[in-house]
Amino acid sequence: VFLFLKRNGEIGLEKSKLAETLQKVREENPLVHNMTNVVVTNFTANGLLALGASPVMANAKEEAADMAKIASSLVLNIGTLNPQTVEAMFLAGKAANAYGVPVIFDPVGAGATPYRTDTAQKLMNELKVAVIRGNAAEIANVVGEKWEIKGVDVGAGKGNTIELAVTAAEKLHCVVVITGKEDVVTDGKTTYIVTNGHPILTKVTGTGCLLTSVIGAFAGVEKDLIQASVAALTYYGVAADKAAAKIAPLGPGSFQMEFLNQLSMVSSEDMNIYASVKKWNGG
Ligand code: ATP
Ligand code: TZP
Ligand code: MG
Ligand code: MG
Repeated sequence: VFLFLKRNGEIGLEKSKLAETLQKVREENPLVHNMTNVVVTNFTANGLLALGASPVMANAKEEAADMAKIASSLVLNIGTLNPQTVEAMFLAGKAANAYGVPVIFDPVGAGATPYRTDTAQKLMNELKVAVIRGNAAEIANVVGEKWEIKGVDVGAGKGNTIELAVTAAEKLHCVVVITGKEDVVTDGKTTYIVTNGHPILTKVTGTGCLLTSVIGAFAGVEKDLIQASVAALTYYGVAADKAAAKIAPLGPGSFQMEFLNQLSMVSSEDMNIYASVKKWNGG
């Protein structure tokens, strides 16, 4: 049963809060420490700048913990993992936990190889992760369900992603975000569905990874991690919708560039007009 988000907040999250959270990111300019993959590093930094956050990439074990301590959030992404960066991720994650810095985790390709699955599970077990964000197959594999995955792309899984997200949140004790045609945000008790976004996002590499870092920026300024995640997903989807409309009938190359433009231009008014968010009430 779905209830649409109301302006009066009767279902727990006022629509105006989404725009306010975006505004807060732009005012506070959070420092987002990204330990991410080599495919998406430049796109991630540019996307965060367009949003109004401050990106920094720091992967060496000699400095990762020091950077994490002073950041507003730490984003861990295992897209092109290797033993050196994984070791540094544990050091940075522990430092972030000790200093109350939220850790956001993208288990890129979990389920594709045992190394990815094991590393994702170890990071989840040993660190206090605030939000995990992945496609349905990645999240399923992190919690030991063997959904099909094709490299880093979601497979042909036909399972119920809302149920999967709720189960994963209960098992992992954190906020779970599963993206796809519809995005699910849940802490196991409260669940929202965000339907903003456009299929052309799947034709540009790194749009999932950048989204995880955008959630990092929002979590860096807003302690309510459900509100931070829903606001980030809505903002991101609205920017994608506007970019796709603007570049049609051109393709992914033009979209990637216009998407960065729109990430810098989505306004509070756009958020209030275009946000498509529903609360899942079970059933
Ligand atoms: P994958 O590698 O499987 O594509 P990902 O990590 O890149 O996963 P996505 O699930 O593609 O992440 O999510 C990235 C963004 O794309 C999110 O904002 C999501 O809402 C959007 N998205 C993905 N698929 C669709 C779709 N079919 N229609 C609309 N938006 C989509
Ligand atoms: N290979 C390893 S990481 C990566 C690829 C193609 C980028 C994945 O980015 P996203 O955001 O999950 O599409
Ligand atoms: Mg993708
Ligand atoms: Mg991904």
